[in-house]
Amino acid sequence: MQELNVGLIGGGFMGKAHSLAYAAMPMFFWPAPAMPVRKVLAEANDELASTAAKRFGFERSTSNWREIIDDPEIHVVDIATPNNLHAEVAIAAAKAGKHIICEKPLSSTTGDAKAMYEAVKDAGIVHMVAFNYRRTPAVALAKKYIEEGAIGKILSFRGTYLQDWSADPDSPLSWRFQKSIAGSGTLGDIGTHVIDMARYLAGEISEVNAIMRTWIPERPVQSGGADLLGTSKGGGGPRAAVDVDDEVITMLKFQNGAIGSVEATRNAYGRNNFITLEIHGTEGSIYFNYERRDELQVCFASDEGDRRGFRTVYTGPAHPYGAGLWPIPALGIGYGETKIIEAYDFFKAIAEGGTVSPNFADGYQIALIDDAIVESAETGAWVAVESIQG
Ligand code: NAI
Ligand code: SOE
Repeated sequence: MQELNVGLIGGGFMGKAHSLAYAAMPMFFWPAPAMPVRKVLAEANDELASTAAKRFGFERSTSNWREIIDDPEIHVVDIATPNNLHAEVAIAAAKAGKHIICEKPLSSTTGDAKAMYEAVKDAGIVHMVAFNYRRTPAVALAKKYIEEGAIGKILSFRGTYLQDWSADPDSPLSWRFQKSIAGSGTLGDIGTHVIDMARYLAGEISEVNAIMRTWIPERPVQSGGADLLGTSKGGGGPRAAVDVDDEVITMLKFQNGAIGSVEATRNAYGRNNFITLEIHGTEGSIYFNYERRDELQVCFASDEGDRRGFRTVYTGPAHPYGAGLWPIPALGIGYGETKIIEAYDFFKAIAEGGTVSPNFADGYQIALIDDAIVESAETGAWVAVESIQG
């Protein structure tokens, strides 16, 4: 079986999730398409790098990510840093002929997203952007039902992503609240996950009409370090301005005539990782809530009137990716499994010389949708989304 050496850049939250996926992927999906070898981990300094390498099972560590690019032994570059570093690393990796998995959003600016897409387009490498939630088995099952026509022609899509980890004004001004690093706030951070699933399930988005707000205009400064997602307090230190959005709500028009909406906030007390998707079609409806991610709710118009209503399908062996996961429905799919499935599809594309979605083209198209949302929030008008197809 082919071994593929991975160089991981960034040993924070996503460094952990991706490392787990590389270790576990062959345990779930056997025979594995290829064996990921955790070779080198790069962090911001030597101490962080060697600690993370030890913890996440990497053979070596470095404080200089360029060593990974220059290393002929490395086949796969995994970008799990804050958003502003994605472009520089990805473009260098593409030039060096490495396969790339890059965390979302693709980059902190649309110009960078375009440059990343152009760098990989003809490079003959596999590229993927890590919008992992579409790989929740229940979401993949929704896609299967839609493709089979089980709910007919799609009329509308409603998606939310609601969290509360930054609702406290004393939670620190980490990199996620700095435009120069993150690019945008809630929109790029979590709104993009729902936009990815809107495109996956309902089709390409053609126009948007949005409202955006920054509810907490300043926060206690955090200089450097991983984002602890509201679990640490900024204390009484100096505060600085937040220059990104806290909340976004947008209406959508799809190219196929469907309509919809996306709402995202990190200031919704009581909501944790509340991703919901509701899709209505001419023949039925589908509902998904990530906080109950083993379940897909479906209602079919063909059911007798006296028993029509939402029923619950618990995902298991009969469903997408089920053969590789757990042997009984409802044993429990977790966040880790979405990343294991993501790694499986990525390594499968490399092993088979194929492509995978979502990739840098999708990441760039989502950046263009984000631009249209920002413009609409500023002008109050419907804004047409530029398409990378031209
Ligand atoms: P984090 O703040 O937990 O970790 C980022 C790590 O990158 C830190 O440990 C930091 O020291 C390191 N880093 C910074 N500069 C570096 C450099 N020059 N070289 C090497 N390492 C460097 O951030 P987190 O949550 O892991 O986010 C990373 C990326 O993953 C972001 O793009 C974020 O949007 C994305 N993300 C995606 C998720 C998903 O569900 N797909 C979940 C969380 C984050
Ligand atoms: C914080 O909002 C965050 O970690 C996002 O960055 C991720 O993309 C999301 O999956 C979980 O929440």
